[in-house]
Amino acid sequence: MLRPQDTPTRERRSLAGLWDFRLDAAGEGLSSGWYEGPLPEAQAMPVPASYNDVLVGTHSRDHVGDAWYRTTAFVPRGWAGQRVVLRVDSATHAATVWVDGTEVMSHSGGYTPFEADITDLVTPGEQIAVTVVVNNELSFQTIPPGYVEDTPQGRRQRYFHDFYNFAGLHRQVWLYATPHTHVDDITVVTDLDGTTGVVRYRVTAAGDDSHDVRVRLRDAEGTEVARTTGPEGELRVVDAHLWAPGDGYLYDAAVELVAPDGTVIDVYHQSVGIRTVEVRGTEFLINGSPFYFRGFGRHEDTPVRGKGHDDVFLVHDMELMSWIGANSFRTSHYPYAEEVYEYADRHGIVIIDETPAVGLNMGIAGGIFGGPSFETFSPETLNATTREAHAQVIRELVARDKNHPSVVIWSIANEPESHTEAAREYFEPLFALARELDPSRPVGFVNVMLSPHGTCRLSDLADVLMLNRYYGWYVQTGDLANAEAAWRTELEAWAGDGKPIIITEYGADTIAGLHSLTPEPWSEEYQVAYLEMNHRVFDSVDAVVGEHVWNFADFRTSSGGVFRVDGNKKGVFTYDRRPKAAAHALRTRWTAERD
Ligand code: BDP
Repeated sequence: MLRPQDTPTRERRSLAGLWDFRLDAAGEGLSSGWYEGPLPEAQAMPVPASYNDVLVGTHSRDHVGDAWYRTTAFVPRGWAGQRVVLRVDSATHAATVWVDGTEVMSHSGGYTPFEADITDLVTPGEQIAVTVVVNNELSFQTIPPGYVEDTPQGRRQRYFHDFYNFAGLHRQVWLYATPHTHVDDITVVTDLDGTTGVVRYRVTAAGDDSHDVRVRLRDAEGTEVARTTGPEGELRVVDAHLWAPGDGYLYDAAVELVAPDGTVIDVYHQSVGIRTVEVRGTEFLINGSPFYFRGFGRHEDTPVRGKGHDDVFLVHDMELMSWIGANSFRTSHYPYAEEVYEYADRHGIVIIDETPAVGLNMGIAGGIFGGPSFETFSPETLNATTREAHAQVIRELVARDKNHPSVVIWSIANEPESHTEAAREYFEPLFALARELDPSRPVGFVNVMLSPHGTCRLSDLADVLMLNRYYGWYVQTGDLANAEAAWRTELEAWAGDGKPIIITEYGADTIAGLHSLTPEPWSEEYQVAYLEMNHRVFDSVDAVVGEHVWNFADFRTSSGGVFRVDGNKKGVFTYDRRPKAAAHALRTRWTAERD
């Protein structure tokens, strides 16, 4: 799915700003027709942002159900004769949208974009009203899953993942115009033939058929390096400047639809990073060279905004990543804002791109976190409908992110139940789907500690082994010597599988400012010692090709467990991005290893 952009034939208008907003805990908005006119008793709400922490009080923080947004915008006069589209970059977790009281689209899934052609509903030069109702409820049939409990004091959202259920319009909302005959989709896959870069592409167009497709590839200086015609083809770049970690070199493919008389009907600019990704034995190769992942599992979570995308924190967090010597991160546990991938493409940062399939494991929910226990996969819990929702989030992730050179692995789930036959039945078709949608990238999932080596029924389906392990934290707490021995034993067993291993999570909760002479859990000294212990283990196992500390920064969680003190404190940086001692220790390790 193409991201809106401005080109000589296209124009976009952001609807970011203050919208009218109203929570609807009673669920009366739909029957009262709140989409027909101004929202009664509305208050101001910034878009993009999570609404939860912007307002004050438990009614917004713990709201369950619908929340209404409304704004007005002029459709530019200059868009007469164009196709006009309304695009929502994300609405968490489900939404329905109206334009001037006419329903134009609905979408489930909180982290991928959706759009509708609204040409017939608008008159360029005139104003429209856009109303969006966003629903934050999770059920056993949504990804991620959850359930709503009716309690004597009202409805409560329960869920099985360890981050706050922020909701709202978290990203941009766009009005944009294209010609009626337009570039609808582009797929680019790159390869190398010696030092020649090979760019294979496929373009689909919508509208009238009487046009040709022309693709012109320019280098970063704007010099044309290759051109061809046709909806599918190959461009060859002699002595290509490769996209590589730390070197986000991008070519620009101008994809044009050209009329028989030579007029350019539509043009879309697709960035192209020429690179290869390959798993060979226990190595993970980018452009044929072994790559070692250094970085973090992260969250989209910043003070007050919650999951609202913010360019200030995007750039600041990436600057911190660069300061500390990180070269990669995982979009734990959902697809991030598209701005993040564009930044990563441009700066040579490597991404493990994850679906929102987190919390598909009732062993953690009912066991470790002490909640009620459910069977994970059953007709009443995660079932065929859930799997279809899961398939859909994989489709939408690949459709959105397939052209980003920064994305090198698809992670189809985080810590699902994986030791049972039911898990295998559920997941086998999803691995097949991801591979069918994108044969060019390795596919994996993130294995949980409860499924150690020898018990996991999914790891043989993955190209790369991604392990989350908390030796010295959730087990052997405070006993790093025994933690080290147990961890090494398990890791050596995984290494015997002959696949590359990325440690996608290891971490210890740490209160910034808490110090101890001997490494006591929760102290800054313990976090440092815990990381050092892990690094000794990783450095002794050749098959380990990456280390992602959990987590880049402290983050918000639900308040439903005694496990968390003001959220999850495994950050190497605090919520407001101050370094803990571990940040300096990691920087020493990660910058020393730089080539
Ligand atoms: C893992 C999860 C992650 C949690 C982390 C933790 O993948 O989302 O936040 O553990 O407990 O189970 O800190």
